[in-house]
Formats: sequence, structure tokens, C-alpha cells
Amino acid sequence: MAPRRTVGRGPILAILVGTTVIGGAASAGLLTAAGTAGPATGHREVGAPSPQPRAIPASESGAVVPGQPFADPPIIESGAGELRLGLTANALPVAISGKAVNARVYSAAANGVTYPPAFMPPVIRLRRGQRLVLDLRNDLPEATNIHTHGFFVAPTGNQDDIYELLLPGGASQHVYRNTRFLTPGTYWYHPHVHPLVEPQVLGGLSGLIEVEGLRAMLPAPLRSITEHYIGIKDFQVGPGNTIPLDNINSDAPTTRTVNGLVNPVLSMTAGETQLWHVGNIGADIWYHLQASGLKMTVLAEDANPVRAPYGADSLMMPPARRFDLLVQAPRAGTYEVITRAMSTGPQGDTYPRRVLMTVAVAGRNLSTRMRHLCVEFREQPPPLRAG
Ligand SMILES: [Cu+2]
Repeated sequence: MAPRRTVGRGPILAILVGTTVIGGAASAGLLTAAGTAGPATGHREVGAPSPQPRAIPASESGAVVPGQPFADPPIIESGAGELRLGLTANALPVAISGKAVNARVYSAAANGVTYPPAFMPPVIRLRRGQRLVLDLRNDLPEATNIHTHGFFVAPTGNQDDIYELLLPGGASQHVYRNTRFLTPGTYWYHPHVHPLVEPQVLGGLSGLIEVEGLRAMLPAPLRSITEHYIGIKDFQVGPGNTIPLDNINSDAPTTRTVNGLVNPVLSMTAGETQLWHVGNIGADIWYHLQASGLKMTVLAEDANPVRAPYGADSLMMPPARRFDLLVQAPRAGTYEVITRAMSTGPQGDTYPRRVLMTVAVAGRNLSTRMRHLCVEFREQPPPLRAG
């Protein structure tokens, strides 16, 4: 049975005025003022806050483990005319690269498979023209909703409605039609309830979406190359190893992650070209991506295929920025994908240089490589064909 929609559309402005924190009295005001919506489908009454997660003592949290093997997020896709999935927003402890942290994260379910709560939730891989049915459930102690960042869709029919106020314990169904008009490339999903967007995204509530189609626009030898998803997110921990919910300071010490891992190691073969779907899906931090020794060719910016692919030495990525890239490893060796030290200006933040990911390139004689692993890189990037 489809979940009932328990959404309050009351006086949002009145509800949210003066509400700048999630915990405590302000949160209770937000929840009770909106508590006139219909019955909850979950175990908790609408408007009743769930308990905040208990503090995780330092002796139990552990430390992040860098250098683990790179892993793509799970991928949710369907060959049918409809792609249906469930997303549940939770407030609970998860391990981020080996460290236990109180976070706000999605669990998911699709095609009979359940995906446990994770700092990097599954990628939604959508075909153009496919109907997307997203069943959202709120197990947070505060309101939330869902936004498909970059989708060119109307808010009607409960597609992408940032004014939806899904209360704790509630569920709502979002049906996205006319997806044939979406351009291929990388998008992302996250909650968009003001003023909770920042703490909820900072807490971990964001994931990648790919609208398929870029491959088909590439020259034939490139259409079967390996592709990877590079979801860049960061986290801070406050007291109790909890990601801060208020007084957020994006200049404070921050750990950068790729797919929820600190400096994972991705393997490539010398001469190999891969297709990377890269997105900064964190709340606040800017990234200035650089991969010295690897060749990056931009195919799409923010899910807009470029007129002519271009080579890039570095990529500036404010929050929400996405690039679809061809990445080639010309020769064997170990390469670092870094974010350069940078400042966003006198009123902004200053960020240190950090290694985001390591690329270990094996092999040395291109002529012995199998053809499908060894696509010749052209100095003149390949033209994109209309998809
Ligand atoms: Cu957004």
C-alpha cells in the first residue's frame, strides 16, 4: 500500500520564525505548531519528537580509517518504465570511514533490497522518460522533505515541493513524471525544509542522482568504460561525537570524505579512461579539485552537457556543484585527488589542502592492455553527439 501523505502545509513562516536550532524548545515549537496534519503511518505520533541519539563517548567512537578501498555507493535502478524506491531519514549513529558518529542519514529500499542507514546513501540512477516514484519517510525528530536538486520539474503533484513539511513519523509519496526532459548527468537529493536544510545536509542527508545518457553521447570506444560515482561530503563532530545541529561553523575542523570514506584508494590501469560522476553534496564546504598526473575532461556541468568537452587542471566546486568527467590515467603510479588550499574571500572561509582520494594506477605497457581497458586519449577531446 502506498504510504499516506501526512504533510502539513500550515503557516510555515509563523512556525519557523525564531526557530534556528533543532533541539530543545525551538524544535518543540516547530513540531507542535505543525502538529495538525493527518495520522502518522509510523510507530510515532506526528509531532512527537523522537529522542535525540545518545552521546557516543570517545572511547567508543573510534577514529577514521583512511586508505580503504574505494567503493561506489549502492546503485538503485530499474529496467522498467518506473523506478520506485523508499527513502527514510533517520537520526542515529553510523560509522563514517570507521568512526562512529551521530548523524542524520538515509536508509533506502528498492527492488526488494534494503540499504541500511549510511552517510553515503544509494545513487538513484534514472533513465530519461522513466517515472520516478519516491516514498519518503521521516524518522527524524523534526520535519523534513525531499528535493531533487537540478531536476527541471514542476512542484505540482508532489514532485519537488520544498514547502512540503513532512512531520516526524510521517510519510509522503513523490511521483516525478516527464523525466524525459531532464538532461543527462549528475544531480543530487537532499531535504529542503527551511531553516533545517543546513543541519540536515551537514548531518548526512544527501545523495547522488544520475540521469543516464552521457555514455550514449560518447564515441563508440568510450561507451563501455568503467564509471564511478564520487560523492564528496564532509563532517564535523561536536560533543558526544554528534554532527553539529546549530551554531554551525564551516571554518571549524572538518573531515572530507568520498562516498563516506576518508582518502579511499581507487585502482586504475595505465591508459585507462573512466567516467566519473562527481558532486559536492555537502552543506557548506567548497572544494577546489585537482588530480595532478591524471587527465580530466569535462563532459557536463551541473548535469548540463557542455557544447565541447574541455580539459581541466582543476575544478572549483562550491556546495551543489557537479561535474561529469572523463578521467584518464596515462601511466602507472600513485596519484592524489586533492582539494587545494583556498579561501572563499574576506567574508568567507579558509580551507586547507586535503587529499580526497588516491588513485593507484597499475601496468606499464599500453600495447598489451585489452582494448576495452585502453582507450586512446585524444588531445582534442571527443565531440559529444546529441543523445
Ligand atoms: Cu539543493
